[in-house]
Amino acid sequence: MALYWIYPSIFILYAVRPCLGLRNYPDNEVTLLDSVSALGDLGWEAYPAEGWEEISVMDERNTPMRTYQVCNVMEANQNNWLRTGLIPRHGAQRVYVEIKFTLRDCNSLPGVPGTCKETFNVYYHESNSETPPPLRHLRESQYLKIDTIAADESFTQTDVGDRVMKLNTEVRDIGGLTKRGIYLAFQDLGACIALVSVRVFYKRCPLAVLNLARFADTVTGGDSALVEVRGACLEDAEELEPPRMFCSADGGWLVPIGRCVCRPGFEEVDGHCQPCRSGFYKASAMDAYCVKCPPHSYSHQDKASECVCERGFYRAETDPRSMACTRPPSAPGTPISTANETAVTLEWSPPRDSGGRGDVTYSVHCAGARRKTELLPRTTYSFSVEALNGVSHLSPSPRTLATVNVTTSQTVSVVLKERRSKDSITLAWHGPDSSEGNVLEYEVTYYEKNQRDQNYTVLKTKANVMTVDGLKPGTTYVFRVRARTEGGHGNYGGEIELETSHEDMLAVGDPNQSTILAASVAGGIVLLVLLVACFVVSGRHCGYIKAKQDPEEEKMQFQHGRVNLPGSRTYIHPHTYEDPNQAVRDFAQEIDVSNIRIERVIGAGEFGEVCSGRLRLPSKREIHVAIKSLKAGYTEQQRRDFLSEASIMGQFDHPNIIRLEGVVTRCKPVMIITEYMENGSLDTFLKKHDGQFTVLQLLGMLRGIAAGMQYLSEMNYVHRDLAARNILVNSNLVSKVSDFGLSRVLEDDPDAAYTTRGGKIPIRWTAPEAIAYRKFTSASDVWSYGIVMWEVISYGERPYWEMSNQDVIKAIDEGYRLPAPMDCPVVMHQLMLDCWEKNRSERPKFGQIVSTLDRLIRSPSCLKPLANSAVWEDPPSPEAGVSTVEDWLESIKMSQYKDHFTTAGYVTLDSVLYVSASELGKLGVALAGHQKKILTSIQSLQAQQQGTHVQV
Ligand code: ACK
Repeated sequence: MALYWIYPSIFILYAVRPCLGLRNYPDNEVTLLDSVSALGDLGWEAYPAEGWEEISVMDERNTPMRTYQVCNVMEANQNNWLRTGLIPRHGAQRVYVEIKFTLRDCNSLPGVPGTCKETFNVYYHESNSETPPPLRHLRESQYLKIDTIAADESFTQTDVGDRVMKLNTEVRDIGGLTKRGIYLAFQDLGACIALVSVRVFYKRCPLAVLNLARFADTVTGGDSALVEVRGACLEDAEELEPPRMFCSADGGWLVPIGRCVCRPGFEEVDGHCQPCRSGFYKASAMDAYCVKCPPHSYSHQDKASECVCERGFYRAETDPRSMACTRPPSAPGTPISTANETAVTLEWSPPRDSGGRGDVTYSVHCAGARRKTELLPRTTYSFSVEALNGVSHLSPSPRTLATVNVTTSQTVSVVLKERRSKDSITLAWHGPDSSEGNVLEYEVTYYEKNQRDQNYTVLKTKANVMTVDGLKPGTTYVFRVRARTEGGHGNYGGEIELETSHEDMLAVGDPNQSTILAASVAGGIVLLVLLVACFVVSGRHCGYIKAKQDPEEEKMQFQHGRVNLPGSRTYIHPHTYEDPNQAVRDFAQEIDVSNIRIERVIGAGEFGEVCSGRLRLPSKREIHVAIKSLKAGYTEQQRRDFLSEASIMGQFDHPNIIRLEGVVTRCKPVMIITEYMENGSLDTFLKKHDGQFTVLQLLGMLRGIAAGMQYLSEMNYVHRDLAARNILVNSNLVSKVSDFGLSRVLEDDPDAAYTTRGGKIPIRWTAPEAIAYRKFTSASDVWSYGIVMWEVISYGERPYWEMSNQDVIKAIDEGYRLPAPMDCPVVMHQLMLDCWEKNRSERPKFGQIVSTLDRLIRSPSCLKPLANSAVWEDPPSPEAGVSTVEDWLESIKMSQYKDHFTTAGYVTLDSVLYVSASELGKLGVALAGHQKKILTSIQSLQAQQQGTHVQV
């Protein structure tokens, strides 16, 4: 019979009451069961009857509280079970069980036998049913053990007397739940326990509002995976970029991406969108704040996305909403005219009021013109000039015009005939139309061609024929004729060039011939006259016209979408070609398949096999090549993607970029031929030769990669997948950047993971801005370069080891950076850290990286100080105080080898103290980097044993 529990029950609970306090739980925990706040009978089942007993006590607020106790310490063979009712899990895949209990110290109970226990067991059983089989039929195998619970603090009777209570709190979690709920069961094997409270809860990320988006209450994932949650824009906000966040397993929100912005007419105030006040407006969601209405406009109501123009003022369709409302201009000044017989020039002053705009144009209307392009002589025309601007068409008010009447002067239409001799030329012409008035005389002007400035002669006659004498033989003269009437002089009828003959001849030839010649000359002059008659006002024809200035155009030379600036070579993206095959033809040489000899398969690429072989081009020596082929059954898209690598690679020419030899496209399989790199990809190469190179050799490889990347960045090419696996190494240890295909970003990269936005990105190598919003630049390539440095110095170690991608994202966001690998010079780690600057503009450029590495190679003494920290946070001697092999391996982050050690019989810490490198290899620690780490730690353990301390 329970001898001891009566007094503990009273004292335990009395003493414990204040400790329970008001039950306020963190808001990321959702309680599924809380024995303290349960009203009425808990309904838990206990078996056998003399085991667990329910005790009701009053808590500090005098509400009854249910507790269970058992204290059969005097009797052996106890097996007392207590089982809860079904606790529904409400969709949670992982639940937590928090148990508060007190436990009597066996030693404090006088006369208890050795069977007294100081632990109890907790089990669970998943079920869809609310009616479990009776507890007396319980079989242990149906229940899964959560843990054996021991007290951190047990108490003695004295404690109780002194009211110093030792309330223990233990929390355990159960994952991977799928059924409706769980039953918890507590098994007592002979201890003196009081279960003060049992709480079951799951974790959630509570409703959060960030970047104007609401993220719903989210149940955390079952394992450690993050749950991606799409946010919904708050009221009056709209998506700028889809808002997303990740709910972590411990109920915290991580990595916000995207955001909402307040829609037009609203502005952000204290994390919410508020309407613009009257008199203010916000035209675009992209604007941050509401601003005052521009001049001559108003908004009488809230939420204005634009302001309304005052009466008489307007806004043109293309006017920005921030521009003042404007009105049509006033009339221009009255025009002043200058006219000859076929042309009128009008001048006017600008309107006094431009309407508040700078885009005033003029419209000129000419009434009375017979044809649009021609004015008649001696005719009166009425011209009206109107000033217009960008809002004139919106105004209903009548337009204000400035008008003027102009009469053209008379014209002279001249037809010339000629007769020539050695020293004279005879001209004849038709006078103007008699309707234009009587001709008083004609004026003939001539001069020797090319001598105009020196001398010209004016002759007058009433007749319409004249012989000009005294001319030089074989000389060309220029003649013009005009008529004078009562109205004054008309215009010259145009110029005619005639040459005197070289010798005397009877020049009056066949009269018909003479007429033909004259007619053709006359034709030329009429044409000239007509050309003059084309009426021009400000260079425009008559009618309604608008004079406007052509905008200055900046012209650049584009080639397939790329600007080619003189002196710089720019990479041309194959997508800018309408025909991708043309890109291949432009950048890759077609190789006749008969020139290729395939030797062996060396690997598998995304599109097919990679082989090594020989290429012999006519009149060249045979070279060793790598041959990538496109496997049969490809689609046209796959063929294009495959060949895109050749169109890209073919544009590069640099010793640290893999060289394209050519392509085979005319027969199948389609192939890409590149130079052969004897040592294959850098990551495998380094793993194979772990620890075998000097720092200078590693630096040399890194320098090559940086030089190749400098070249690519100068060509404006962004690689996006720079990683040691995409660097190839030749027999001279020259490293070259490879992998340029379009689809490879990053379908064929096993390290690429899908991001929240659907793209595939090699998270561990990629800069945060490229992961978050795909900002891929040469600066993000620099970040990746920093990771490559780390891979090289650590001989192919996986960046961030076994951390999950999401943990990497989180850690980087929180400012963590990879520590220096083993034996890494401080300067190299510093260069890595520079490449991993959060702000991409603060990262070094590839050119600077090359210079830095050159400097280090020239002064190797700078490489002497080693960073020498092999663990994440660089704690001193991580193995200090460990007592088991398991803890030790965990302390140096090598717990993946736990089973290797156990299987090989290393079960105590003492036994590992003398393990050698070769034994490590035998027991399965293959990576030399890991061997080194473990051996160094063993040295540290030995030092601890001897009382000295060695820092790892
Ligand atoms: O690590 P690896 O030996 O180097 O295995 C991969 C495999 O083909 C699939 O990509 C190797 N490889 C690719 N291009 C070349 C090349 N130009 N020279 C030598 N090996 C190459 C790569």
